Amino acid sequence: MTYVERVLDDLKKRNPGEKEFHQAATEILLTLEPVINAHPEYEKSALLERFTEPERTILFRVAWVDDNGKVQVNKGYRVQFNSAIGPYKGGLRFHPSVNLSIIKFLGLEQILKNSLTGLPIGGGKGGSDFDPKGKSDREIMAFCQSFMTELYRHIGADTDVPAGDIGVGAREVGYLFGQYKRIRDEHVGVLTGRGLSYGGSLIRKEATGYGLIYITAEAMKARGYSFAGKTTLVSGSGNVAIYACEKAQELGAKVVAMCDSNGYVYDENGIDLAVVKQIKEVERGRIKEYANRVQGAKYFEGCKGIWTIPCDVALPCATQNEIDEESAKALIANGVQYVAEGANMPSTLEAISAFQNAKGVVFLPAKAANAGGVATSALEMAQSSGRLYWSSEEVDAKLKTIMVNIYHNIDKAAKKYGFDGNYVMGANIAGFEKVAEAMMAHGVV
Ligand code: NDP
Ligand code: 2IT
Repeated sequence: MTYVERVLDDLKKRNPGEKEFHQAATEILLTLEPVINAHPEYEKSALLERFTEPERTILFRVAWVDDNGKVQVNKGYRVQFNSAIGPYKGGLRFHPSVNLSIIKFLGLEQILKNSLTGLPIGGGKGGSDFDPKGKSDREIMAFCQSFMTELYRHIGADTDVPAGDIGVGAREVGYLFGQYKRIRDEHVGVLTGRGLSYGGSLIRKEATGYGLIYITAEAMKARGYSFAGKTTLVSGSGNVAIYACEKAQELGAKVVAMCDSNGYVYDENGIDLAVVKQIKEVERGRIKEYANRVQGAKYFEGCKGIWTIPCDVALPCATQNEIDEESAKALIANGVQYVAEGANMPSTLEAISAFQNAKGVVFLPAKAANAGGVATSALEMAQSSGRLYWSSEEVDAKLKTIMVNIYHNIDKAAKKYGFDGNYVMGANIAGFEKVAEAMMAHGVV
């Protein structure tokens, strides 16, 4: 057994049942062999054991009162995974499926993603099994206030800076920030994704989706292609999906399908994004509505069918493991050329292998492809510290530069170890090298 295999084996034994965490760790660790071989000192320093063990895991009770006057109890989580290169940074997810395994997989991914941005941010993630769907505005506020009444003591602008993720958008960040400010009496950059009137950054809302398109466009450019005329699938219809669709359309792509957790819409004329925004951002409704409002559009129950639609570009932007081996094979059989992950870990390990073994498919993994969101969060932190605002043009230009650099860095890292075009290896290695160097410099901590 190699050092890497032994660490992975121990990790599975010491964290039983955490299947998403095992999956993310497997994907990452097995690609790090070449770096580990080049640095025999890492084993003696137990670097991988430390890298895969969160620095701190905070679990707490969140009690709140619903509109019927009944007390509800949810679980709260914040995993402060790694602060070697900067304060813990990463989103909060509110979704009934949330458990420790999911928060740990997201946190582990976040360490390398944040490193890839080139900015000084460590990795963390948090959230709750609270389900925001169908809750009144007052219930959302009551939950957020209770959540922050515990979380505030663990975070800070130079310690740990949460942001949004699934189920946490501008409204939730607003309530969380309001409660933090009330308790601590500090108006600082302790959360990102804030509203523009109280410290938020222009382009943060669009950043993950736009960044996904910028990096994919760069991969296309390197091969002499562009988004123009490319038939594109975007799964999800939340924050990442909407702005990925917007930028892809701006670059000339024809986006023909989007979905939510109930089903997908197919619109062969190209998705009318204004209708999606009205349904999702304004009415908080279901994607099914789209087919009632747009002539020629069809609605299908269930999400999986979206991957059977023939396309050139597939952009999974909903959730983990939404593309399994069967869906990957359907995409490949229908001629997909680019798969870029907007969501975190949307492809299963088997799906990733299928994409990598298929000739002519470019696969851009999440930690590189969706890094634009957290990168712009770091730009928001910089603006907060400097007590100033940059224009949208300035932020957008910085975001684009960051995404273009990530593409070339992962491409270079893959080539350096003889795995040309393998961006899973490239992203893991390029992200890990910097974190490893910082951890070694800090000694045994
Ligand atoms: P949102 O809550 O805004 O949207 C999530 C979308 O995905 C919704 O359309 C939702 O449908 C769908 N979805 C969620 N869970 C499931 C599920 N179990 N099955 C099928 N569909 C599902 O979240 P975001 O757009 O912010 O996040 C989407 C993905 O992008 C996540 O993986 C997140 O971790 C990742 N990400 C987000 C970043 C950000 O800045 N927000 C940055 C980088 C990555 P429904 O409404 O029916 O639940
Ligand atoms: O997965 C992610 O990178 C995010 N949800 C964004 C995190 C952030 O701190 O902006």
